Amino acid sequence: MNAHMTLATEKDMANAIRALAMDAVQKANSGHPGMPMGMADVATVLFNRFMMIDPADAAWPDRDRFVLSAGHGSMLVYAINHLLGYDDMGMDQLQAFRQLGSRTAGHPEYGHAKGIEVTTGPLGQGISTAVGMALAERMAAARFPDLVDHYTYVIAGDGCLMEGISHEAIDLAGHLGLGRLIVMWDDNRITIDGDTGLSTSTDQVARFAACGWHVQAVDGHDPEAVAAAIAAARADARPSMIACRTIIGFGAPNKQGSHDVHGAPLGDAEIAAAREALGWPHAPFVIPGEVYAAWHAVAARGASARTAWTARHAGSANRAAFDVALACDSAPLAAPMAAHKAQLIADKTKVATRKASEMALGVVNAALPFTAGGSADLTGSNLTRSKGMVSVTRDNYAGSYIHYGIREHAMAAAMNGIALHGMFRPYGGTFMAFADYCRPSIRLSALMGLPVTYVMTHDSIGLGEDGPTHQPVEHLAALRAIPNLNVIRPCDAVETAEAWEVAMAATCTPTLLVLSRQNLPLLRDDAPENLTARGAYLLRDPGRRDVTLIATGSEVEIAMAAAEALAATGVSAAIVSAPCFEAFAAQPEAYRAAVLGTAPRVGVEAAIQQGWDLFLRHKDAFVGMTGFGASAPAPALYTHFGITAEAVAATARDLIAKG
Ligand SMILES: Cc1ncc(C[n+]2csc(CCOP(=O)(O)OP(=O)(O)O)c2C)c(N)n1
Ligand SMILES: [Mg+2]
Repeated sequence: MNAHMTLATEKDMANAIRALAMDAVQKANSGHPGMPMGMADVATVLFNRFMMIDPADAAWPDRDRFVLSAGHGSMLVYAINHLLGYDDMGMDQLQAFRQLGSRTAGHPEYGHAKGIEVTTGPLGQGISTAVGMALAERMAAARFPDLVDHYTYVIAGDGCLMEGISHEAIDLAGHLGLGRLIVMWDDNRITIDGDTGLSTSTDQVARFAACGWHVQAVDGHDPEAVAAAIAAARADARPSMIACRTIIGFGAPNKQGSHDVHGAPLGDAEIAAAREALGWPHAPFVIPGEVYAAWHAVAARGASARTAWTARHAGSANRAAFDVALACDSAPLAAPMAAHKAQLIADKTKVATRKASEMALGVVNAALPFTAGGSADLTGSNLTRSKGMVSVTRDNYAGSYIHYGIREHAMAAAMNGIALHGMFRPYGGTFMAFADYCRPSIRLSALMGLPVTYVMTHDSIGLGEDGPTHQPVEHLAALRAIPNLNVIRPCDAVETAEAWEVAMAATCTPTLLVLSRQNLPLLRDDAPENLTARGAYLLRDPGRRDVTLIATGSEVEIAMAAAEALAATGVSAAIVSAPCFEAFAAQPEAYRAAVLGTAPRVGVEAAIQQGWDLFLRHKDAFVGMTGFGASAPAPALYTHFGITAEAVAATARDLIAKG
């Protein structure tokens, strides 16, 4: 920076955001200028006076986190990151807004550019993910008080606050007393359809207050008021919500304040009028040096904070433990897990896979110091809590077990936030039938490539008496349909242990464990390599085969019994256990061909057939579910729905007879 250069005012800093937003949206002929223009003043005050980030070290662990929950306003964060000087956010990127291959995706995408802490766009996800980030910050600070001390700032719109997930999230944040979480609500009273009065009458300030938040309301175009509110929010021990009354599209003289500026280019005439009204004479994509200088000063302040932190880290007695937590390396799991599997095989352990998961988790949680467990109020059913795990509470963030309450969606989003924050590997449980309550956040785990582990128990009609409301039927197919999600349905305790190894070794793929309520026999008699990581493998290889039976989870036992029945009549059946379709699909063709063979195939799974085309050809057969389950003891249901060894054997004989 030129030492003699005067810094631009905050008004100019904010107008730079406005200009870049309207020009980039105009050039792309697509995007949302209203929100960045309306919140430019608030965002400028936040960054100029408070945010501690270093664009030269975007992953600095103790940086403040910024979450643009109103992701449609993506140009706000792209403009800011450009102005701050992130080296991957040159003007070329802003000019390529929303174009193929640019970092400036339609909505902010984690991993596409530095300084984007989370993928947002599905409204409500950002604020809820931020709760996980703020929780992880407190948990990390409890362990490393000299090295962790930062804030999570969120900009959320009317839409984020209307989405149901926001309620789960603010309720949880208030309960856990996440004082480092500060939400700035863009209170512009406009959504796409028009006035918020069309669809809501909620007093949001009262709602947040009722959840235990510190609340304030300010004029979002008054920088001093905004700054005072942020300062007060930081000082308060509760999470804070600042209602920032703003005018959407601020500066566009004929369109501001109207839903017309929400999501459409302003047009050349209105942009020219806005330049006039804002006193911004510069050409499109031209930013004066003194405006850059002012923004670069923000980066410089962050850089010196980071330098000071680096020195603290170098001298900290906690340094080694901190680095271990930051690395989240699963290598220490290998030896104890090998011993655990050997013991299971020696004991012929017959347990439900949810119980096997609890046993595996005992090993995981003992070996890896960075797990953060939890359940959505089903701890005793999901079996997610290992002995000795201490609950995380507002008075003790040093715990490692989170009671998410009956808030599956916020649990999933918070787990994304915990994973994004770093230093913890989150896992959390619920009944598999309620995976749908988590689904939008599971999808974001997969899209962002976060190593989150979902523990979904009670995985089929095998749960029995609770009936069809609780019996997953279509869920496996629906979850397998999500790209980059490893859905693992282990058949016994050894596969369950392997599944946990896969989950903990993952770095950019979430894992969803599908676990039985009912007991299952141990089917594996050795564990030479992690066969679950192969996705599917020959559990019983008769050499010559007349038929191949392919099954997952609790139905592998049924396939085994069918194979025995077939053997008694001279029919030779191979058994393929297929715990993870995604992993199998990624195996080399030769491996897949060897596992599947050329004989007729029967798929067996107590779920719908959709997705089984990975294994089954047109002429092959499937034994499973075609509709909802029913209330009855599990054995009666398996008989009722025809998912039995006899049915599988009969189906196999039919196929062989057809040739
Ligand atoms: C879950 C979800 N539903 C719908 C949308 C589509 N959408 C994008 S922005 C928006 C309106 C949001 O209103 P608000 O948050 O007030 O934003 P503003 O118009 O003030 O910028 C909608 C419905 C979405 N992105 N996510
Ligand atoms: Mg709005």
